[in-house]
Amino acid sequence: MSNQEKMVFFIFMSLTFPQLLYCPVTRISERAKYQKKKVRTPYTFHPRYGWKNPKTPISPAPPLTGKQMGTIETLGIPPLGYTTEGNVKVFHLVAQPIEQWVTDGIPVHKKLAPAMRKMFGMNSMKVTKKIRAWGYNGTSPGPTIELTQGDTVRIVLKNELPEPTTIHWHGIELPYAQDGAEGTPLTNPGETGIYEFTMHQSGTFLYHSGFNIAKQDLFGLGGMFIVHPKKYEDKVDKHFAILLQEWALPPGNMYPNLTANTFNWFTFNGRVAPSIPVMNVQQGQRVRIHIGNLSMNNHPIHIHGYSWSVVGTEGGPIQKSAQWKGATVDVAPGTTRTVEFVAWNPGLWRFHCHKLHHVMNAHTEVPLGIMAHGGMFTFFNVIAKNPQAPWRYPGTLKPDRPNLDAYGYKAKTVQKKAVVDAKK
Ligand SMILES: [Cu+2]
Repeated sequence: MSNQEKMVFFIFMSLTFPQLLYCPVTRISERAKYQKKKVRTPYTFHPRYGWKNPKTPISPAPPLTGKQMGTIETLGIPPLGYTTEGNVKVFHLVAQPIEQWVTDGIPVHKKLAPAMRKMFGMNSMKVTKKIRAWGYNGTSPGPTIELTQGDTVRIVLKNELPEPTTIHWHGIELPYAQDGAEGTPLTNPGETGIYEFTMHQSGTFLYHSGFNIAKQDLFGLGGMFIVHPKKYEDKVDKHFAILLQEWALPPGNMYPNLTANTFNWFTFNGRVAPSIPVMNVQQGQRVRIHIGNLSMNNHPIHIHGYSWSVVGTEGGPIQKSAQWKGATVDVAPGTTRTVEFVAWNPGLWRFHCHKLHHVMNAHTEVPLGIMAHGGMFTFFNVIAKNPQAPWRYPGTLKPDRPNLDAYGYKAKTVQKKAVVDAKK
């Protein structure tokens, strides 16, 4: 091939396949040119898609100026008050990036610490986890919205997230435009959206993001929405609310894996044992526990020492003849279950999910051996009216075991002391 032929071949090839001219040297010089001009290369991470836009200031939780703070204890989550405008109850929710301790390894009730340490072993006390997630008013789940049947509610949603969001009102019968599903108005970053509707139903409902849900719901944007009936059939003394969530948290990582379909941290109201508050009640009180599931798995929630009646679902109350008894209630994704019973049996009773790896912390990080007990696990603590009175099932004429005290012990013991100590 002569030099002239070589030149013709080169020109032909350059015109036909110009990409052949790209060599590492040209690419480096081009990149240098871009950098000089401060042009963003396509591979640069854009904060718009991250956890937080550094330019967006994050508000503190709205002040709890409401006239009514509700009667429901959402374990570990502060209650939210409302203001009134005419006959409308107005609640404020701020969707925002949050940092949250799932557990700091320290039992939430100091007085129960010795008993819990004994119960959990030392392993769980060494496991700690702080996450970066999305929540409402500084927590995930957000605060429980508490209403009474017949109320008109307005929810003012401020968006401090780096992307648009909505809130879907789960289980609630309302006008289509207020549903908050994709297709209804979005609230863009920095904007404020308003939802307003009248509750003709009563029951245990949920709220969660209705936009980009696989990401936003797994990132923590959810909460409970509980509407009391105008009148309860039997007066309820204590209400507790628990939202079930799951997180895929790779070791050493604060951000949940948002594409996961297996999970290793299982939370009640965004916390695992030993950081989940205990439910404290007095013997004889009628109790309702409202459980909602925004995770991707069923959770069979189980109590020791009691059987309860399932009195409601996300469809509202169940009529008495159709209620069913159990000591375990399976709460499927997207459902709620309300259980009711009288706390007649004194003791520090376990209350937990019955899937065994859901009562473990950092499940995938733990080698076989003595594993870190934790996860969806807390206590239902029933304080005896009279700790010296003999143990008996209510309705029996004589004490069932006259030689035992209310807790079933023959003499004072360490465990019994722990039970009494749990009284705040
Ligand atoms: Cu579970």
